[in-house]
Amino acid sequence: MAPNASDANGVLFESDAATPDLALPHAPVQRADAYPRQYVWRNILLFAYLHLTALYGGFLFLTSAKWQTDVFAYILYVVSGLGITAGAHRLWAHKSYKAKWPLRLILVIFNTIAFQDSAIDWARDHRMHHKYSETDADPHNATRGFFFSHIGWLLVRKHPELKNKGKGLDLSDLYADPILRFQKKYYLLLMPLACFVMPTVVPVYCWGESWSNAYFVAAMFRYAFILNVTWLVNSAAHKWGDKPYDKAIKPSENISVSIFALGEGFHNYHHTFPWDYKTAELGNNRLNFTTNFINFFAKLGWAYDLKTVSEEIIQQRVNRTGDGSHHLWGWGDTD
Ligand code: ST9
Ligand code: ZN
Repeated sequence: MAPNASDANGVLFESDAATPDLALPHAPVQRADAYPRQYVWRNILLFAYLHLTALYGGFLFLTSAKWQTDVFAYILYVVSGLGITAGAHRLWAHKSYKAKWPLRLILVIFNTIAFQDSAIDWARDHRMHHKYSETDADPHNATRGFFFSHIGWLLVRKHPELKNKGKGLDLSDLYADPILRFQKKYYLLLMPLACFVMPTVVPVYCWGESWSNAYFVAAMFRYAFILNVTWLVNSAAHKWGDKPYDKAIKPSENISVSIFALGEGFHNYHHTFPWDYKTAELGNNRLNFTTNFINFFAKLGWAYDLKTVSEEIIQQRVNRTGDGSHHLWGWGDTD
């Protein structure tokens, strides 16, 4: 199929040849010699505090929080998750679809609740992750082990190879968006309000929750939970699962991760075809809440130019580099 052909629904199909630079998977880079880890003690202490308070928050979630607080924490998990999946990941890092400004505004608000750094910085790291996957220029290089790819990479200074190679990254599309520039400029003001203050204040003033339940459950437990779910895509989904599309890479199809990560665990597909807005071969309603979210806004006309991959190209790739497990994953549905 020709690059950028589209079907009757306006969904774009792109061939390998049309892959933009930002989506080029697995360009090889020379591994630098092991370099000494420089621990960032501020992060180590803050993440220790976060996880201890989150454990307590998890206990309160099950025992003494009001049901409205638990529901609110769940809603925050889903919306902030969408700020990462539909926003930072599929829209801004991969440009796998386009969004009108009202949707971009919604997504940037959701994204700020998630506190995974500004969308521009998130997308910058993620473009490096795909372009230099599993090398020293990959921020959460999975060849350095489960712990490093999960959380360890946030506890040490980045590898010099990443900073060197990163200079060549084109981020002009991200800086061209005033909504993203605004978020980055005022991040240290907006993020604490969105991720910690709002989640604590709303339960207290709206349904009389205690300050302690609100803070530990809706802020800390919810935040730590979604962080760990996100990190599982880097750790577990780079370790366990089938590789129907490319058996030579670590990213794998992991259903458990997908369920919690709103459809982001079909990672072998995603690293093989990173420009597909579905981040999976499967069509709608297949453990992929984010795809349904984008489809909903496509119906409203706020999301458009949704990119995907033709069955023909997928099949060719499956035949060429898959591990033979594709029949378990296609489910005969391409929607
Ligand atoms: C968090 C992010 O948790 C999680 C992201 C996970 C990604 C997952 C992807 C999986 C697929 C998607 C699935 C989503 C599923 C979601 C499910 C939801 C239900 N390129 O960083 P600095 C240069 S955040 C180019 O300070 P250090 C640049 O010059 C958690 N250049 O490096 C930069 O200066 P500037 C909350 C780069 O000093 C300079 O280096 N946040 C790049 O080594 C210094 O950069 C935190 O905890 C690049 N990529 O420090 C903060 N990177 O920025 C954590 C750097 O001025 N981070 N440069 O341009 C930090 O504290 C620090 O970054 C550090 C490294 C200590 C880790
Ligand atoms: Zn990606």
